[in-house]
Amino acid sequence: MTAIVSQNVIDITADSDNNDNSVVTGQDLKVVTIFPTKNEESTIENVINVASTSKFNPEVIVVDAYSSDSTADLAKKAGAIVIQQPEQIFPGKGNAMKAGLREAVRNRSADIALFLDADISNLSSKWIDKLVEALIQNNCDMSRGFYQRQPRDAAVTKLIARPMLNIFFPELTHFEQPLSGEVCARRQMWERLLDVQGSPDGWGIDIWFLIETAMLGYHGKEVFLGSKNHTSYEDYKEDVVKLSKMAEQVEITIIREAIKYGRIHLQGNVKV
Ligand SMILES: Nc1nc2c(ncn2[C@@H]2O[C@H](COP(=O)(O)OP(=O)(O)O)[C@@H](O)[C@H]2O)c(=O)[nH]1
Ligand SMILES: [Mg+2]
Repeated sequence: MTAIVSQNVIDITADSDNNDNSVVTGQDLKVVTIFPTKNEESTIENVINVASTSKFNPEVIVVDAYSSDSTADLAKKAGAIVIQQPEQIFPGKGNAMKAGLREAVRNRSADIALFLDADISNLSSKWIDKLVEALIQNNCDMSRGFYQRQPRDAAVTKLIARPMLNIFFPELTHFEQPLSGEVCARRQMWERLLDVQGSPDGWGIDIWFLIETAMLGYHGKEVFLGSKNHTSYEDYKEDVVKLSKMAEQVEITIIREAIKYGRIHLQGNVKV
């Protein structure tokens, strides 16, 4: 894929599978992988085991949403550090991710922290290797996974996130997967984002991280990870209405960010 350099905020090069890893080091860095989870008992053991075999030897943290199934027990047995998200807010992915970051970068002094979705059925440890290598090798501030998706997968990305970015943040429309759950950055960048007020607690968090990162002047890069199979797709592929809460939260996050950064000017007493 060709490199596209946007105005002055972020540039992105979609990577191929053919990285030359010969110059990659970083074995001395402390890497922490964070899985937000809500009822993921069918996949949690496998994703933890797979993540643990990354060449960066990551610690694994699971931030659970008070799952009603055996996710937390299975995660502990598989060797992960398990914490519960602080607020009983659902959807609470943002709440969980921020708690995972505080644990990883503040309590455990991670040099690099990355997120992976826990419902991935074809996760490979290479995903972690590639995301971490992108930071080290290409000297970017944030690496983000993108994938080949099924035609009906990623509906909110295709119909909400990308079109709305095109309208309000056109410098970010070259991101293939602006809602990617596979995101990796160094401690300093995560600390900076944790300090920004007004971050969403629900599904808006992924697009919020993307927009804030760019607006703060950080340098992001998408890394191709192959195909992504995940169990949540099985839930919504026959009934896309199940994604309406996610769609609404992504929309409101982009609108609030557009107001914050002067891309929308409100008149009168419009409350958003
Ligand atoms: N802790 C926590 N994790 C969540 C919550 N909602 C979703 N997740 C996890 O976030 C990841 C992505 O969610 P998923 O439903 O697969 O999203 P999709 O792939 O965009 O449909 C999965 O690991 C979920 O278990 C939540 O409210 N709290
Ligand atoms: Mg999923």
